[in-house]
Amino acid sequence: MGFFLSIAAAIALTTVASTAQAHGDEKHNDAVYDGHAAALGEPGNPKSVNRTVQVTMTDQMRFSPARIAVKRGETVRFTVKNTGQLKHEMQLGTIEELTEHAKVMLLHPEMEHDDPNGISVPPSKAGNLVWKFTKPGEFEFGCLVPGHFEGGMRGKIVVR
Ligand SMILES: [Cu+2]
Repeated sequence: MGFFLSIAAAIALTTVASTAQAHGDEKHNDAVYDGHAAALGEPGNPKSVNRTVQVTMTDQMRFSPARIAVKRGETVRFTVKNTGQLKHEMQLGTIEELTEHAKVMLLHPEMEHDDPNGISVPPSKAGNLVWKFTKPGEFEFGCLVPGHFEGGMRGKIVVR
């Protein structure tokens, strides 16, 4: 829990709209989602998915595709396949959020994530991440296993 709080604090520093109480284990009862990756939208409802995008993660520290185009308002299911022998993650965020988060991961490599804006996938497994993109802009996705983001394991999401 201490590690989680420290990362929440690190991210809050870079996110003007965030407050300490936006993070943590609270349920998101508010009409407006203000948790992780709120700049991109909100956790998607699996029952209202508009499109499925297949994403592959490799031990060469790459995502395929590395660029994903989304329409504003779309709910996308990312089916994320790990073809490697290492654990990998797909985390959505702004460039600033992911960069800060990656720095914290280098200090606390054992930290696990359980946030709606990302998914951790064991070797040779696949998982689903559903997100609703409500805001236009250029965002990022990245693997925050220590060293992976720095090794180039990141991609771009463009919402129009
Ligand atoms: Cu990785």
